[in-house]
Amino acid sequence: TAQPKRPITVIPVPFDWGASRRGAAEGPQAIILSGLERKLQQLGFSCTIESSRYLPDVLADIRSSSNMRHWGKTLSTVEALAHKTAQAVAAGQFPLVLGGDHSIAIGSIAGAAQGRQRLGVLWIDAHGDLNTPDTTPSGNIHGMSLACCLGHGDSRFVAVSGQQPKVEPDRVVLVGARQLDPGERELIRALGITCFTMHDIDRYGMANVMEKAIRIVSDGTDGVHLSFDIDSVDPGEAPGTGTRVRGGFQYREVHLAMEMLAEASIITSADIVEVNPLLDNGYRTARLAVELIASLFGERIL
Ligand code: EXY
Ligand code: MN
Ligand code: MN
Ligand code: MN
Repeated sequence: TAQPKRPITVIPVPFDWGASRRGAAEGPQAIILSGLERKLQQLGFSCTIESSRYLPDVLADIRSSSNMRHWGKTLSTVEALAHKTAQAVAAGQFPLVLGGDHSIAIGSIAGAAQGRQRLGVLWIDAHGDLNTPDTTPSGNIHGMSLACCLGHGDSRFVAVSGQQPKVEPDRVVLVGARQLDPGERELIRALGITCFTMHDIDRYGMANVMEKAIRIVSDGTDGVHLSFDIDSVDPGEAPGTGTRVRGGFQYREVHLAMEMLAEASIITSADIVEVNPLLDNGYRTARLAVELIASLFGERIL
């Protein structure tokens, strides 16, 4: 079946206050400079790259606490992003959000959930991002974003854009997890979230795991958001990211995952996050991000 070629709105989010280190704010520009627009056009998509002027100037906002670091800056950013993402959805476009650290998914998912009752979320990540202010070991909000979308955590973040929760646990699937904190494991069990760890991928293979994941996130949903953290990929392939964990996806494995999503044609919005050019080996990781986006939008070998 032919992909419905909705116009793509690329939304850059040069923001990294949700992480413990700087550099992910340079991710959007590195991905754009690695040829994103031309690649999407080659694949037959019309594509607009938004400026980042929709984001508020957050530098003067020093609201912060030890278990929610830089929450003031993060909250105003995700609110603005939620609005921008919802606008793109309402205009019939595909929002492709470029992070930035993973805290921004609170905004993109809030935007994607507007006007939808049953959003599915596919969270591809080495981590769970399922901490709350009570369980976080770091205070970094990028480790709490999925919990927020599920309605757990700081009420100001849970309430972004009104509707709460943004997504129900039985419509969320994690793929690629290999570093989970105790509180995250508890939340996964308590909410009954499907989590395909690296152990599952080793054991059953990426194809089987993705078939199951696709079935769950698309069953009875009215849209599916892909939240793709580049640290899901093995650091050998994707060194330019702030929280590297050994034992991640191999090169073809991760392409296969994106190709299967293209074939299934279920994804209605996406973010690609945690590309950190300051930690990269040249543009290696940003270029990988462009390749993976190409696979997601239907690039084929033959
Ligand atoms: N689980 C750890 C924390 O909450 O601090 C590490 C989180 C890293 C989050 C990365 C981006 O996915
Ligand atoms: Mn993440
Ligand atoms: Mn909704
Ligand atoms: Mn991660």
